[in-house]
Amino acid sequence: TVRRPLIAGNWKMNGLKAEGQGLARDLAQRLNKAGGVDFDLLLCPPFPLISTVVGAVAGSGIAVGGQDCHAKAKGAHTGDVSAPMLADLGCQFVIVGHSERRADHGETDALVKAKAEAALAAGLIAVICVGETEAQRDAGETLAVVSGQLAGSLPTHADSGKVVIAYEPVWAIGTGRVPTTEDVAKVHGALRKDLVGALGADGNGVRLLYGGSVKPDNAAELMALENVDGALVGGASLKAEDFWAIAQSC
Ligand code: G2H
Repeated sequence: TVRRPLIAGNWKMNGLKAEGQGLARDLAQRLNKAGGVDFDLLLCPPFPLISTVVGAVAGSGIAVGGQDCHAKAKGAHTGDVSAPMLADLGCQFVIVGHSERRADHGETDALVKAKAEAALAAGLIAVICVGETEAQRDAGETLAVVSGQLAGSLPTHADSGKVVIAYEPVWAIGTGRVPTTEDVAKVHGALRKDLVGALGADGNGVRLLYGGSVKPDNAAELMALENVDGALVGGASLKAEDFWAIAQSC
């Protein structure tokens, strides 16, 4: 199975309009200059910057996504944003179940699954995040935790064109600490098995991203692993040069 790598930038709660536009334009120019590349680029800015970024990357082939969506398409949910709203703005993707959402907003697997289903219903590709905490890792529970999260958050009608899975060990997020390539290979291998179990042969087509302190100097060895099909990049996605360097190590 040939899986085209996906390099996704999760800007988190960073950037004002001018910065977001500059960063997106810079990346669009780099991609343009490079001609054909063998990876996909995705930018996930904060909600208020989505329109600006969609405009800045128009025609470049760079995709845009939200960082979260509500499980319902509309209604009395003050402050929330729905998947159809994201699609309407020109998004093709949405991240769901990021550990910061799970931690800051108490999101459960069941809620993440409902959000992923809302994303699919709106025609978006759901980037579903899983990952263990440091305590769970120390207790030897990593594989059980991520398998459980995957089983609990995968939409009922998932297929390889509609979902992307991101493995982000919570203790590696924004800390500069990265698991060994052996550990990443083990987790991604287990997730692949689970996906094939859930989706049959089509599970081989689902892109599995690694996330957590991905930088230009560690990206190549991670991207070289068999079941690592790209990266979900936080801090290093805020600098065009670094994000581009990571994409080129695919
Ligand atoms: C993990 C990642 C992006 P960072 O949250 O989703 O962030 O690369 O800053 O660790």
